[in-house]
Amino acid sequence: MNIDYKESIPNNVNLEEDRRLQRALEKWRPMFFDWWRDMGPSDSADMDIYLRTAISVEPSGWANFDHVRMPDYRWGIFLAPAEDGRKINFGMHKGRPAWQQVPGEGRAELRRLIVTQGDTEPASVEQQRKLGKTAPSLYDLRNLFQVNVEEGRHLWAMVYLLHAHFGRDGREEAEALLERHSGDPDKPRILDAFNEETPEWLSFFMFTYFTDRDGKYQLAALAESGFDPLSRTCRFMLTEEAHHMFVGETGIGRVVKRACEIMSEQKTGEVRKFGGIDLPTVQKYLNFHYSVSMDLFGQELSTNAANYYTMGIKGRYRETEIEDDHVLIEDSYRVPEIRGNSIVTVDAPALKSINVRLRDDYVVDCQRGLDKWNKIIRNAGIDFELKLPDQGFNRTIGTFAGVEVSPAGKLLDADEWNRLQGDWLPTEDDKAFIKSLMGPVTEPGKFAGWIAPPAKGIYGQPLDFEYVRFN
Ligand code: BYC
Ligand code: FE
Ligand code: FE
Repeated sequence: MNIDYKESIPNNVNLEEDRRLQRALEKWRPMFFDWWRDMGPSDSADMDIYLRTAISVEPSGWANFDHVRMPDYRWGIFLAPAEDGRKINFGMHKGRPAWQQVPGEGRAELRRLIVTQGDTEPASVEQQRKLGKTAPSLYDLRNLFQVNVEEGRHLWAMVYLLHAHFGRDGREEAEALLERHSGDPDKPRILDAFNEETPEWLSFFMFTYFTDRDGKYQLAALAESGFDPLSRTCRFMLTEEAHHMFVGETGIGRVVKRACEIMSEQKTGEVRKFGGIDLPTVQKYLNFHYSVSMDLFGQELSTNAANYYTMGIKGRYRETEIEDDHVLIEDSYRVPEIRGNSIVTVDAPALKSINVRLRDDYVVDCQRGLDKWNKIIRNAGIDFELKLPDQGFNRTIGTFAGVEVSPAGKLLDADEWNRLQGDWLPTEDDKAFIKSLMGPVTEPGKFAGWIAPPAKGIYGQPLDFEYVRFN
């Protein structure tokens, strides 16, 4: 097979001259295309979509906009530029030069982290594959596909690391990333949240707000890695992640805005009667996606996390900006614990609490969006406030796995939980209602009735631009 590497796989990893990497990719790339055809966005092959393609890491090159067909999308391999003299900034190797090759000790752990990260990327594409059929506008359809191709590129990013740095077992793991599938009872995706369905657009917006934000925090922690290729890969991925979270934040904001418009115009709280999504339902979906995403941070006390940190392969959020010794052997951190009938906060060894610390940073970031949505509600003169549920609500990993906790943080017995959970999590009726609202809107500049138009178009284009052309 003859591939013009520079042209078909934009990259800054010198693929043109790397025969070993070429050979690995020659085998994997057709498998990726088969997977994209079978498991990627359904019935999208004939559409021309106004997409951003990264063709270099320069500011002028990484945001290139044009109409393309998704099968012709050029998935590239990009690392953020190398930093001269970069060091390992934490753990037992602190102060030594960052590794350019996989360190012998830590190889298994690094591979596991890269595989876990890589597994989520195609999983999300699988979860979202049917959404194109019910997009509320061409603008939204385009955003969905933009997210999908970039998650596809994130898979390429992890596969690049496996191919370039892990030899034979890396190549096997790269193939396995295309063999596990979201929700597959025999070969599921690794992390639970990636086996959930994303059956309609409210869930999609919640997913990109809450679950892609876990991606942001995990990638940021991996960007601190002493293994420099991983760090540089994650730093470039983070530039793309911002758009995914933007889609979620503005998507939910527009749903909230539409609900407020209906309430003001119709002078009623019965938003559903007028084809909108009522705020209590938004709260239920928020509760679900937030709690499922909280599980993605792992257990509160984790030996894995302590080892990753001590080995110098996964750090904390903005590690180098934190003022401590970056070894943490002496330090403690506040973690939640269940004592009798209440949830208390106790001191625990900082090393073992790395997952909680990252999660705490995540929670603060999550709240920012709620503040914006609540401002929309307040400005409409409506008395309602969206709230993040308690950290213990609806959890299946860690301290809260075996107990039931209300959104307000009260421990409940099984009866209370069974009686009340329908008030807090989407019921079958809620799900059926949301699904009933979904139907494609394909006329340029038109939007479904349950969502307000966005404030502006993409890359300076007007709202009635033909973001997607059907052929
Ligand atoms: N589901 O010691 P613990 C993204 C397992 S999202 C199932 O606390 P650790 C994206 C765990 O594996 C970001 N199993 O675990 C978003 C362990 O198994 P073993 C994805 C779970 O390692 C949207 C055991 O329980 N990236 O990019 O400290 C669209 C004990 O747990 C779960 C990463 O996650 C779970 N939720 O923490 C597209 C970064 N949680 O050892 C993309 C890489 C824990 O008993 N991954 N377990 O067999 C990691 O850093 C870690 O694996 C985790 C878990 C933070 C996920
Ligand atoms: Fe991603
Ligand atoms: Fe993402």
